[in-house]
Amino acid sequence: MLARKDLWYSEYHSNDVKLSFNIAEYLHEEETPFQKIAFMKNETFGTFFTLDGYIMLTEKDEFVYHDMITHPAMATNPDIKNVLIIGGGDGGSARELSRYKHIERIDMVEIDERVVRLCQKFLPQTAEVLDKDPRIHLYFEDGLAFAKNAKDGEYDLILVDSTDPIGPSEGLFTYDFYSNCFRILNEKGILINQHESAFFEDFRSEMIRAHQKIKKIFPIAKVYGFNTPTYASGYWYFGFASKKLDPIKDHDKEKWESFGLKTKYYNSDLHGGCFALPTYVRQILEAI
Ligand code: AG3
Repeated sequence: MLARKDLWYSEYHSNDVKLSFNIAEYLHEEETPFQKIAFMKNETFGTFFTLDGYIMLTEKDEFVYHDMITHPAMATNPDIKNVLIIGGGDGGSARELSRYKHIERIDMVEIDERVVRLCQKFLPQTAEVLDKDPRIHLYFEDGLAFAKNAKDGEYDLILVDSTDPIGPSEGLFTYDFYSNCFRILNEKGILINQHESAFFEDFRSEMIRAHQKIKKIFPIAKVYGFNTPTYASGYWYFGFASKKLDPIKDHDKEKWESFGLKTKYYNSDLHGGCFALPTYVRQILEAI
C-alpha cells in the first residue's frame, strides 16, 4: 500500500517545472460536461480544488486573489452597486463583494453548477455566502452568452473570475467577449479580468493576447499584480480596464477606508503599489 506521504498532486508551470502538493486527503473527483473537477487536502494549504488539473484556490492563500479581484476596483469607484461576476463558482469573489453593504446586486454567471455545489460542500470558507446573501443571483449559464444578451450600461463592475484560456473559459478571452463587457458597463464601468502570469512562456503569451484585445476596446487598460503562492511563478495578474476611471488618479482612499473593511492582503498603500510593474513585465506590455 502507498504510504500517505507518497501521494502528490503536481501542476506543470512549464514543460520542465512543476509545483507539487502532498495529498493528505483525496476528497472528491468527477468529470462534468465542462471539465474535470478534483478536491484535495494538503496540510500546509488546506482544502484546494483543481479544474482540468489547474489549481483554482486553496484555503490558505485564496484571500490574496479574492482581495485583489474586488477591492482595487471598489476603491477606485466606491459607488459601485451592480456587479457581474463571470465564473467564480467557488464564491470567493462574491464573498468579498457581499461585505459592501451598499452593493445592490451581484449577478454571478457560472457555467458549471457542479463547481458551486462541490464548493458548498468542501469549501464553505468561500462558498457559504452564496445561499446567505439575497443580493447574489446565481445563473448557471455560459458567461459569453450572458454578456451578449445583457443590456447596455447595466453594470458598474464586471469581474472575470475564470480559469485559464483553455477549455470552457476560452471564450472569456476573446475580442467579442471584451467588447460586450464594454457595452454592458455604464460610463464609470470597470472590468477586472484574468490576466495570467508573466514569467513562464505559456502564461506570458496569454497575458499578451488578453492585453492586446482589451487595449483596443477600453480607453484605460492597466495591469496589476499580486503574490499567489500556488499559481505559476507565485505571481499573478489582473487587468483593470475602464471607460474613464483611472485606478491611481481616481483612487478614493478615504471613502474606501470609511467602509471599515478588514482585509488580509489589500490595503490603501498596496493599491498604488500593485500597479507598479516589474521592468520585464512593463516591457512585455509596452511592446503591445
Ligand atoms: N481562478 C483561476 C485563476 C487561474 C488559475 N490558473 C492556474 N492555476 N494556472 C481562480 C478562481 C478563484 N475564485
